[in-house]
Amino acid sequence: MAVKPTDPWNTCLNTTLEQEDKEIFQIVENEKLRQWSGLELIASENFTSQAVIEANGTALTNKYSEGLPGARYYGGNEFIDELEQLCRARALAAFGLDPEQWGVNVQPYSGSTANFAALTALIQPQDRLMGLDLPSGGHLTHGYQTNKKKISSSSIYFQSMPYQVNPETGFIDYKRLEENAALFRPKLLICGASAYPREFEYDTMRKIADQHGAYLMCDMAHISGLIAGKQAHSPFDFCDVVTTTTHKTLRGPRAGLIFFRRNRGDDLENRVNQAVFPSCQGGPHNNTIAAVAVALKQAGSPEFQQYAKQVIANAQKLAECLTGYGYKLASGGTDNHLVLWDLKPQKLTGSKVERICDMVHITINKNSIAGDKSAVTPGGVRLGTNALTSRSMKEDDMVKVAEYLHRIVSIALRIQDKAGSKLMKDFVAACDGDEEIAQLKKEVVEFARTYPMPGFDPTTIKASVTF
Ligand code: DSN
Repeated sequence: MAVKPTDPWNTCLNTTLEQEDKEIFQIVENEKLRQWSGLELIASENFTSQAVIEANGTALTNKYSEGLPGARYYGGNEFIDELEQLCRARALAAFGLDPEQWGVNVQPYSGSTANFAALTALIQPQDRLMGLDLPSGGHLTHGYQTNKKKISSSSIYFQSMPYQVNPETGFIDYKRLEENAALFRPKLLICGASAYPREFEYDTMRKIADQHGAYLMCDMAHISGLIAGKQAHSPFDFCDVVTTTTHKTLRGPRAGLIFFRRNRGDDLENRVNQAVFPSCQGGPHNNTIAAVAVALKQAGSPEFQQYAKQVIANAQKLAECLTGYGYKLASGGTDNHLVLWDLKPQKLTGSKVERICDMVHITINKNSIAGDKSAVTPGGVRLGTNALTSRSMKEDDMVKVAEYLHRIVSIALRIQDKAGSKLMKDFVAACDGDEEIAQLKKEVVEFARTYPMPGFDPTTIKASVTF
């Protein structure tokens, strides 16, 4: 029998969360109820597995391990070394990479830190980079700045010139990118996006990068699960460095990875490893690395390929149904897990549709559509099918989801009329006590609860709220 602590300052060390901190316990339980009772359509979220959650909550969180396997600044790292090596091997295997050609750093805390470390490794301060503009679906960390302000560290510390989608077609304008690159002469070209429903032309981007002796980096965060699942083109054939988060379509915990080409004489391996630590981060979060390793093992399975295929089939069905209702989608459809829905023809903002969705337990996010004037009141919403597919939903369920979304638009239009102004505060006030919203919420909650819940058993939730 293990010895129990008796010192009053230590008796809190072996009690459960429920016994120790009722407030935090309650928040966790309420959040679990929210997740189970709603339709999660945020394209960057997912429901990770019980095994991943378990690994994330382990005693590995106690250990400092600055450095790399076999070369640490702290003692006691024999098991952490084993963990990090295993995680690296699984990361390479999940993406079918030859360890002679590719290496990976599994220590980034998340996607934005992974990207900044990658930029630190690849280029010098004030060097020039080109990434997809945020209003075109790019990510903040790909050099985002506005007319008035350098927003991201990637534009503060580097010179950034974006490329964009053609607002008419919704597809990336590669011709214009090539022309602008010829003038700007970037040292780094970034592919990858947060809200782009189409495949990137990696070969075209490689060609443009080569015209300027530039590095080509892909941030595959959104689609890494689809790539591991062999349902999307692989950027590894064309890129020098590939970054990703691990919690979107890849369905792991919240973390980041940086893959780099090895043995090419430019020492990318050391440059990336040094950039992560000590340049940008301190000690790795070993509990998270364990959870990433579990997720990568799952992502390397044949079943995960079926998951990735179903994610895309669901997104395409959702796109087809929304188009069937007469709605406009950026680029007219999707090749991946996300649908970018342009609400400007309905004269609604993404914010208003997002707000009604929240009220009925459908979670989405407002999103800019190319050509929007304001990022604060964007003209569309982004929908992703990765989380619903983890809840075992299929194409028939997407028909139902599209019907709910269609009802939400008609509610939003009615409320906007009733509000008598375009202001959000009037819109929200006009939603108060709306019976149609209450009815739809009831239906959505009932519908959502008929599907399995990954990661935890919903019958054991001890929530203090009801929906
Ligand atoms: N915030 C993520 C997304 O929603 O795409 C990217 O970091």
